[in-house]
Amino acid sequence: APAEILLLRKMHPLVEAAFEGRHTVHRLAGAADPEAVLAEIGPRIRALCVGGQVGVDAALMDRLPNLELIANFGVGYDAVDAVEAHRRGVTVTNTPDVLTDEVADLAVGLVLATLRRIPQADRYLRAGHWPKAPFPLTASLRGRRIGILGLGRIGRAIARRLESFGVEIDYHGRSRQADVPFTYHDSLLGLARAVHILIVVAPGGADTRNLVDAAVLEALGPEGILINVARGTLVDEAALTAALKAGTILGAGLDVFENEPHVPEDLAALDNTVLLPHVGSASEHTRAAMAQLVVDNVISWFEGRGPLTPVAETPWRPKT
Ligand code: 8YV
Repeated sequence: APAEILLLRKMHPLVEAAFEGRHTVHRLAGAADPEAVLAEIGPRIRALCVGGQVGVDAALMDRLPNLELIANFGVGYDAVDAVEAHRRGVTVTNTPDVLTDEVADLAVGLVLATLRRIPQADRYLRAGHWPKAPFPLTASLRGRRIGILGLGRIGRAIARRLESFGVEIDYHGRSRQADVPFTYHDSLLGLARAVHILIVVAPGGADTRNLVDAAVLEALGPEGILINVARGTLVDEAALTAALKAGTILGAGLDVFENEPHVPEDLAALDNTVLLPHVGSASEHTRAAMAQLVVDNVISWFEGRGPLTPVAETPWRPKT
């Protein structure tokens, strides 16, 4: 039977079009009075499509008493209160696996761009400096140890790629993983002390807030490079800016920020940063695959086959 679905924000075109003729789709984006829309349709909504910074909290769930499913566009779902959803019997899905390789590729690109100052070299050439003097020599990947904070699906894909560069790889996470050849550190501080390049690829949310603080940056040291392709909330941005200014670390490559799409001006003013507008998964190919997985989760749910990719907080137990 057709269900009523609410798209909380403008979604990928594949999601926008997918339910036509099958389910009734409502939209909050662009509504003149979103509150009034919610008051009217809230009680009929059985599924939500969300993504990015647009999340779902308990107050919103209060307005949706018949909600069954929250389908998140993205592997990270820190903006969705999944524990609260579970308490209310609401299932949350995300889009794992389909973006792993894309984000890992981007992370490796960001490592090289930051270390070898690729964007800075491009700007140097365009500014006409080359005929006057060669571009200043840069740091190198040679002889470097790389640390990965969060050896999950994406962390492992990054590690696999970097292995082929002939560098040593260390990691820190909630637990040691038996099936990897990399060196485990039981503290982030220990990892930061051991490596030159620290790649942040752990989940966001309250549990990991400001994990990378002034002490971790200090431990990374004056040759150190910080790369973040996870969530801005994992890094104390003010401490990072101070460390980059003072030369406590050498540079940073960031795809994510604390308050997107706003990037602190003093961070953007620094020459030892490479800053990207959260594009880790942002290829045509991968965004389409993510959108399809959102759609497939919703369709599977309403056909009574359960979710395809439920998150850990809301495990799926089919009724027998
Ligand atoms: C997206 C992401 O940029 O998957 C994630 O966790 O951060 C990205 O793939 C974001 O979810 C798009 O809305």
